[in-house]
Amino acid sequence: MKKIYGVALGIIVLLLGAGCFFNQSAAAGATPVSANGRLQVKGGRIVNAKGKPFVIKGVSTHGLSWYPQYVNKSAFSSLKKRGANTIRLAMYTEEYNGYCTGDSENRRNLEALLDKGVKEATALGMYVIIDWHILSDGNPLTHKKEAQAFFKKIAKKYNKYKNILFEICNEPNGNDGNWKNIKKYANAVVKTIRSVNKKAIIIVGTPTWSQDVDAAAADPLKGSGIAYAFHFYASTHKQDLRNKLEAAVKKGLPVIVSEFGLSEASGNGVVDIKEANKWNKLMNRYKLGRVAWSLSNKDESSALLKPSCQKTGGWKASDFSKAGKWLFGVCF
Ligand code: IDC
Repeated sequence: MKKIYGVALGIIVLLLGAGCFFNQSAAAGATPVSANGRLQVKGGRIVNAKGKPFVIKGVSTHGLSWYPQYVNKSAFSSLKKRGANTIRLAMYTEEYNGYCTGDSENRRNLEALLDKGVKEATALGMYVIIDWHILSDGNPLTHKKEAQAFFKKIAKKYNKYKNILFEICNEPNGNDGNWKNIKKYANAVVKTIRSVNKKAIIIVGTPTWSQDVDAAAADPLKGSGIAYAFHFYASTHKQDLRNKLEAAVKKGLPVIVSEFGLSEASGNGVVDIKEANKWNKLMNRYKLGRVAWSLSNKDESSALLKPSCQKTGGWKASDFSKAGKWLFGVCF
């Protein structure tokens, strides 16, 4: 009799274990990537390898050239411990030693830093978003050639990785950062990436600093594995933008909030917790991925660390700014 109970118990434990395997909240010892496998876009949602909804909970670096010191294992594991499953590596194209404006040594340094970030996040079983961070170059076509060369190289380099997503144009903006030009750019870059990497999710920015997801929903790109970026800053962007996001999601557009802040759109100013809570509710309702700006101690209110914090990893709760505390306490 005892033996039968023992066997039955064993079977139950095994079944429970198998059930947990592909849940987002992984069994002990599992990592986000080992538990969820390659992420995919299906039915307008981001799902894991088994087709179950997966919520990206990410932290974005500030510009890699500004704050290279936060690309390290202790930093990433500290974020992971607090619920992050994704790191976004933000590589500016133009501003401050941008990939397209700096010299070849600068490009080599940026690629080395990206590689370090990818390897460390991968070792921890986290997802990585490689972000081609256009900003002052509002029209993504401005650096299309460079983008194609870059993505061809890295899509090939990380061909075997299951945990990498490509964000191909952070925030198109201005008259020429319109959907027509974004589509033209995205079609070219998606083709380049797909020639060497068939499956990685590609995130495409939308007009007006990645707010006009309505334009994408009305006229989405063809092809699989494509998601669209929506960005907000809680102190500036409110209900009308939430309505826009919700309408696009309801229309079936796969959206990732690949960058957001609690501050004003400038990256500084008032941190609006009340609005942030409303955004959070909406993101939770639709299980939207969300990635917070930014992992730095810059003296601006979007920064997740206090300006006085000199540590580059191994943080305590008291090292985080108001935005950082909300992120780990409420959003994750
Ligand atoms: C901001 C940084 C700031 C930096 C500036 C450069 O927070 O320290 O000096 O870029 O122009 C975005 C952009 C992101 C911005 C952020 C805040 O994607 O690059 O970072 N923001 O302004 N979109 C909306 C807000």
